[in-house]
Amino acid sequence: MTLREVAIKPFDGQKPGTSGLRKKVTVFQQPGYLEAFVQAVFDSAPELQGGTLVLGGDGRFFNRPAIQTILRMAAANGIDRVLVGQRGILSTPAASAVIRHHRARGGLVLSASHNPGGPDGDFGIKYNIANGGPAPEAVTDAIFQRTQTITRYRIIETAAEIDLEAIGTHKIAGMTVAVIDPVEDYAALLATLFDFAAIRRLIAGPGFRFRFDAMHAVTGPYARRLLVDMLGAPAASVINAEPKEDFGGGHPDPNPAHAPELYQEVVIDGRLDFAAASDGDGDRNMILGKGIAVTPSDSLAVLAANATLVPGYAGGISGVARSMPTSRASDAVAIALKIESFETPTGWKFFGNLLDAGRITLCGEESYGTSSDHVREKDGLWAVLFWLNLLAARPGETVLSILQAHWRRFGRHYYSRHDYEAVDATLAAAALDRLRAGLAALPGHKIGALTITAADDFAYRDPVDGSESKGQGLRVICGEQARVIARLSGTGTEGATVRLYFELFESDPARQNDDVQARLQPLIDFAEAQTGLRKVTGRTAPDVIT
Ligand code: VG1
Ligand code: CO
Repeated sequence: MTLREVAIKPFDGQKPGTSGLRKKVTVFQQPGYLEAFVQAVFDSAPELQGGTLVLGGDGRFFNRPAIQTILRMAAANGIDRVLVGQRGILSTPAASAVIRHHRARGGLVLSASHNPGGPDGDFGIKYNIANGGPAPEAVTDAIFQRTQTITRYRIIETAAEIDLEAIGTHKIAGMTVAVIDPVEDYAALLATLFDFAAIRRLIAGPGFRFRFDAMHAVTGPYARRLLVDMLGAPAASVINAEPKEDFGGGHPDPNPAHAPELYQEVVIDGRLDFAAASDGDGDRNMILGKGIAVTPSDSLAVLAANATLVPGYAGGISGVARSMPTSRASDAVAIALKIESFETPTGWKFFGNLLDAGRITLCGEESYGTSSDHVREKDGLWAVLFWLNLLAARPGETVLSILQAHWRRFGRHYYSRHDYEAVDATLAAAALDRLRAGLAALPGHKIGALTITAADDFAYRDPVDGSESKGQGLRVICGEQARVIARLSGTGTEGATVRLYFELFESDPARQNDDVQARLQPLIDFAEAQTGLRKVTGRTAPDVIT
């Protein structure tokens, strides 16, 4: 085994986005591309030397060769030990749990999350720090800087691949490679939070039918262990449980638009009482019940309002945070509970400091992400277990009745996100520029019966370390009544994705069960009038409505 320094030239565009570096697989397959980014991480994170690194991914195409390369690079960069998930598998929340449990100094999670996989799909890599969470902006900026000046990477030359199939320990040069059970630590952690006995009774009881769709992504093994082995659910209740390199050709993005069959069966036909799904890397969750698809914004609010029913949060929660485009439903709960609430930029990395400081216990995003201080990532199966625990603790109630009771108490925030995908990047930027240019003049103007009270480009000052993040999305606010938000995605790999977010508050229980899109229509029309997005792109409708 010899250490080699391989000369390389910097690659353009290795800038981590909302959640790590995401590119087409074919981009990652260029000689030296993965290596350049990984070396930039190692160069920017000297704390890894002599310490433990956690490594794993969502099992998508290119996961295994990437892991073999990273292991040999880690050994050449002075890392003492790598904990790698068996078969290269670690869900994002499990990686976070493993980092924390084993006091690793950091982790590399190989995933492009909800983006499609396969040879023509996407690959991704993100660096997590010692708290188990995504590297904050200061760190990702440093990594990007480093990618622009990098001249070499270090790797141990060895012909032998590490056997990832079996749990066991290996050596590369002086470094230990421990192939670990990817589920064990994570499942043990969740078992400390929820009332497993009560959930087991709920699942075993007559008349409770549920299903979990792992979408051929990473959560299959996790859902089997937790739901089937530990909670006694029938094996058939976990579907698409085999992780596949191309996710079975599907789009592992759990929302009603990408899981139409499950939606039809549960929400429309009412053939199941509860259904859930997760995304490529297991950090998202979709919750469905008879007659209702729970919006993630509402889900966060419901979990916050009911947290004391769950053993892990029985003592109450310290605070709650949501990303800026997430509806203000959780703010209403925070006011009632007299706890702090925070509004952060999009992306889980902005919750880390608040969680570490104990300022918040729960946090979430409108993009099907919810979690707590048990890890430093969003956590799909955690949210599913939380909902199951809630149903067990509120006998006789359904997902729908829980939501309706919540709205009666706190009011309903009608909410929807419209995505325009693979838009020409120049046109997308121009549409947002048009809205941005008009922001200052908007306050005082009307949107139907609503009056605009404020409009800005969202900037955030981290309350813990004072770091500033500007340009985080355009907001048009009508007091507590409504908001329209526009921003560009930081995870797409084709052209630009424009996301428009609409929120309307309704306190009158008699008007809380209307058609969502119809209620939001004036806000939708306003966004088009201000951006001209459809007009200039020639699109007639969003690609995805959630
Ligand atoms: C999207 C979501 C954001 C989420 C991010 C990563 O980012 O909007 O809320 O944190 O994906 O999720 P963007 O920049 O495309 O809007 V995951 O599950 O793909 O890691
Ligand atoms: Co994800």
